[in-house]
Amino acid sequence: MLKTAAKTEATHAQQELTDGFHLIIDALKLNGLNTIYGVPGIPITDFGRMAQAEGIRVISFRHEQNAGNAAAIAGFLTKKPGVCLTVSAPGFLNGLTALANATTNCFPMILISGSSEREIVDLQQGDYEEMDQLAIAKPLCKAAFRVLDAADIGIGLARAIRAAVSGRPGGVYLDLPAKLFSQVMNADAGAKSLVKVIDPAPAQIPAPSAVKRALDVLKSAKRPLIILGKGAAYAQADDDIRALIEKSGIPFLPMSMAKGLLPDTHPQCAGAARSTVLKDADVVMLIGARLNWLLSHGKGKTWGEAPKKFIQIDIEPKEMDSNVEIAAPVVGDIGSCVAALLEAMGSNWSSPPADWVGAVNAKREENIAKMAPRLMNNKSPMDYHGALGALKTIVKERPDAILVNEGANTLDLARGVIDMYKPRKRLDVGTWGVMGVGMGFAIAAAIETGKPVLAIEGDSAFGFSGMEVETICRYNLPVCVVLFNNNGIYRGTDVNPTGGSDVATTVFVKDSRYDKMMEAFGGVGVNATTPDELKRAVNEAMDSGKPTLINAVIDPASGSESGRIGNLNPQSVLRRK
Ligand SMILES: Cc1ncc(C[n+]2csc(CCOP(=O)(O)OP(=O)(O)O)c2C)c(N)n1
Ligand SMILES: [Mg+2]
Repeated sequence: MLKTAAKTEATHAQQELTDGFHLIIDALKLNGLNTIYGVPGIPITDFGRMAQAEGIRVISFRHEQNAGNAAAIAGFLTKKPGVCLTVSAPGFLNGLTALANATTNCFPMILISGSSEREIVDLQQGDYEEMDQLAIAKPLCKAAFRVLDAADIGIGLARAIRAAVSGRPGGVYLDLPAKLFSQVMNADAGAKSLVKVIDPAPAQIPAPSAVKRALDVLKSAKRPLIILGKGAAYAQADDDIRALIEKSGIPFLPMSMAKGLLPDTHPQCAGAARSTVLKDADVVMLIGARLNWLLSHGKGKTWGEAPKKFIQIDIEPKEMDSNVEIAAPVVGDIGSCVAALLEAMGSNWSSPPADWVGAVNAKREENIAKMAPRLMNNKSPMDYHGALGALKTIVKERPDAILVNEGANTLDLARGVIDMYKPRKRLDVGTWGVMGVGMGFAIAAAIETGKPVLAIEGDSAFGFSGMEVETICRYNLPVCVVLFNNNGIYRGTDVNPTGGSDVATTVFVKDSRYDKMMEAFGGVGVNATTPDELKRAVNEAMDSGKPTLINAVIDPASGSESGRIGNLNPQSVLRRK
């Protein structure tokens, strides 16, 4: 009798209590954050288990950087912050690269890291994985918060969500000390402490005067150009952006991750006439694109002699005049700005001068015709163009597939050759040109969209996240990795100038069989030496949805130093020829 009573009392008490573990899970779920990308360990192992038990999808990786990149691209694809979960100090640091990269690329993401005991960390007494994580994260992300009381978990997560997605999106760090997880509080009070974030990324409407100014500048143009950046892709204002461009009749140039917002085969797409339009345009309207190094800072040789006027549409006021004078800044979220522009253009907007449109089209056709025969070559070993010609056809036939792309030549040439047809289907190295995003992006793209993923990877690029092929097999994801194996970084032909036994710094083991890595975990591995073999293998992988890695054998001599950005390498005047 006594025993039963005690038991009832215990059950009763349990029902009335909650703890940090459960409050974090409840707060995530309340805000629709239903997927976590991470690596388990002290102090978050049980948290991961409980989150899975409560219906959150918890995807475990082999390295936090890849989990972080997965969370970042999930944020880009969904406009909800992607969540990455790591252990303290080393795990946190491994995730931090991805958080910084997310911030640079304006991807909304929350890095949640467990951390060691504050009392010990702050006195630097040498705790297990001791590190002042909050202080380290702060300069590398958009915002950083720490929660010390279970009662603050709700508000802490709410702040993190808002900071990640409102205004210009970015990475947020959320520090959760080990003690917080097991902190107990009254269940009712706990439930009341949770916060459902209302309208996390409120519309920011541009001033009507700014919209008018922009259109006045645009109307004055003789040779107008629109540049679409990944901010435009992120906005998910696809129909309005398309309508704006078509109504304006202005040639447009998509930045890498904006490809497909309108198809690259659209009659107004100037992608194949990039150098001409940048050089000759007189008015350039930037939509969610920054004038950073990727656009040569809006000045210099790339932009030609003729004076330019820039119209810039961006949510971040500080972006204006960052590199050159902006004649017409339009500050607001891309969706609201584009809608306002469209409305103010009215119904009788006149097309740009026919000689300009004609000149751009002629250049585009000329360049496409020049490229065509190179893409049809059937050499073995393949060169980049032969292999990419095969993949270009596959993407055309499968416009819903998501393309992940990294490397140097593998990146630059694939970006130029492979046309995209739908928004947010091309995911790549972004603003930093960072290697290592490949498998994290591929995994999250498959999980978030349920669509097949084609990852085109340089052999070096792949190495940064290659172990995640096990993760791909473990979750049986429809990811097909095509690895451009040219035996090294840029080229596989360098030699050690000393004649010593070490190989050159840019060279890998020759004729490696990366396809065996996928086979090791139960996936499909294929060694492809011709464009035809490559095409067959990719089609099979995309049809079956089985994890596949195709080792595409590329002529080691066919790449160039740093792909298309060799000019950024500093030169030594003392270097002996
Ligand atoms: C994190 C990081 N480390 C190093 C680099 C420098 N880097 C740029 S491209 C590249 C690899 C290029 O080789 P690969 O991926 O094989 O492409 P390829 O040109 O051979 O096709 C490296 C190491 C980088 N961009 N990011
Ligand atoms: Mg290579």
